[in-house]
Order: sequence, then structure tokens, then C-alpha cells
Amino acid sequence: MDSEDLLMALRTGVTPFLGLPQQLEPSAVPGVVLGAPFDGGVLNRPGARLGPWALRAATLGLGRAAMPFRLQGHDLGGRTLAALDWVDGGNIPTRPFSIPDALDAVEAAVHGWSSLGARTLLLGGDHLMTLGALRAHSRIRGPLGLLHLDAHPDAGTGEAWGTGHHHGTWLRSAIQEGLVDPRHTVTLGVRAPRFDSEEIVFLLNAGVRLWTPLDLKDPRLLSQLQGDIARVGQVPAYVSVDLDVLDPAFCPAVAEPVPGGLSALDVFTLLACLRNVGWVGADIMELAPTLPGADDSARVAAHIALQLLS
Ligand SMILES: [Mn+2]
Repeated sequence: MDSEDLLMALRTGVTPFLGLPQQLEPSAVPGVVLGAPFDGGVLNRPGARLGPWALRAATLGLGRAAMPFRLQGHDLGGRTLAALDWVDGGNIPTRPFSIPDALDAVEAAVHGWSSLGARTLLLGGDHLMTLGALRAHSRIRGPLGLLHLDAHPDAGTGEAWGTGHHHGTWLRSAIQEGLVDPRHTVTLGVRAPRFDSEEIVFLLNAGVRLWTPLDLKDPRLLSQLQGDIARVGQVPAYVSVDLDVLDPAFCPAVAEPVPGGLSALDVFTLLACLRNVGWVGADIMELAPTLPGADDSARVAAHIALQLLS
């Protein structure tokens, strides 16, 4: 974001993500940021429908290129940085009262951009909206690899609530619909208390690799972890970040915070493993700015986005 973008944001009151050019109609750009302002899939604490606004505001004045993890021994290569040539495609007009309509809207919007070759970054919105994006990308590229960061397995049946679709069911749907290839799917940071073991058993039987925060910190498992993440990138990959993967100390403004989670630096480091792999789509979900700690949570989320785009 340069001074002209800053002045424009102050003048108009509009803050495109990272000050990127706004462009509402799909075109053949390298990548697009899209808001998904829907939280009809949230069980307990709503507010994620306002996530895209908070995420955009949190990027006001932020540099567009992440600092390298280390400067010692690193060659910054002069002062010029490659421009981030993405656009902000605005919000997908999801209707707040219909889950099927919202999923269709997300699928159509993501497909519109992706079919022209654009990578997509979805700003949630509740985690159910990921299903719409996965439907769109897999329609073009077939079953996807998935790097999934989350405190929860999100593989519930939905039976207890009388629906197949809420923010804790989308991964089961994605596997059952053949949108993701479970052998190229990894869930990192899972730790939420269980009602039973059904979700975990379902994922493990399907071939999904599951890692708790303590597993992630075990140095003996490092090469196994790197192997699992590399396997995600052997097919067209999607990256889904539920912000509740972070410890509530870093990111409390999510529907279902779970103590004992990852730090911001943990998440940055994990995402960096995919840097050489590339991905076709990603999302950052569940920021609920109506909840306490919204400002700090949005800031962490914005920096996660920056790491993804760097
Ligand atoms: Mn989730």
C-alpha cells in the first residue's frame, strides 16, 4: 500500500484488501481476494458475516510484502519488491438466510474467477463457505489437496442439528463429494474436546493425516510433517485456515475458541512450507468482529493472509 492508496482509503472510507485495485467482474488476473459475508452455518457465537470488513480494515497501511523469516545471511536483493498483482473482487453477495443459496453464490463467484486462471483467497465468513470454494476449484481441476488448519476436525454429520451443512461439517462433505483427495489432505492444530470419536475415525479411515499442536511441536516428527505437507502439493492444492487454530490469546474473536492452540508465528511457519508448492485457492475463515478482541484478531488474520500471498 503506497501513500496514494492510503490517501484514497482515507478520502473514500473504502479499504480494499491490502490496498489492491478493486475489480468486481472476473477477469484473467493472477489472483483475487473475495469476501464471503455469511455466518448462517455457525452454531453458537455468530458474527463472522462481518469478517470481510474487519479483515480489509486491518490491512489499512500494511506493507504488501512479508519480511523474510530471517535477515541474517539473507539477501534482500535490493530495494525493489515484486508487485502483488492481485485484485480485490469485493464481497460475494451471499443471502443471509439460506445455506444452499450462500454455498451456490460462493461456488459461482469462485468458479467465475478460477475458470479464467485466477487464484482465489476467500475471506470468511463461517467455515462452511469453504465447501462452495472447493466445489468451484474441483470442478475445474478435479480432486484437490487440502492443507487444513483448525482446532476442530469439521467432519461432523450435522445429524444432531438436523442438517448436513454447518460450519463443522464441510470437510466430511468435501470428501464425500470427491472435492478433495483425502490422501492429499492434512489437518493441523486439531484439539477441540470431542463428543465421540466418530469424526476423527472417519477422517483417519479416509486417509487424512491429523496433527495436534503437540504433535506439531515434536522435533522427532518434523520430517513426517514436512512429508505430509508436501503431499498436499502433489495435486492442485487448497489451503483453508480456520482462525480458531490459533490460541485464543492470539485470536479470541472466533465462534469456537479452543485453548492450547498455535501461535501466530507457528501458523506463519507452517504456511511457509507450502510456499514453493503453490495453491489454487485459499481461505481465512471464522473471524467474528462482533466478539471481544476483534481488532487484535483481525490483525493476526491479516498477517496470515500476507504470509499466504508472499
Ligand atoms: Mn473450522
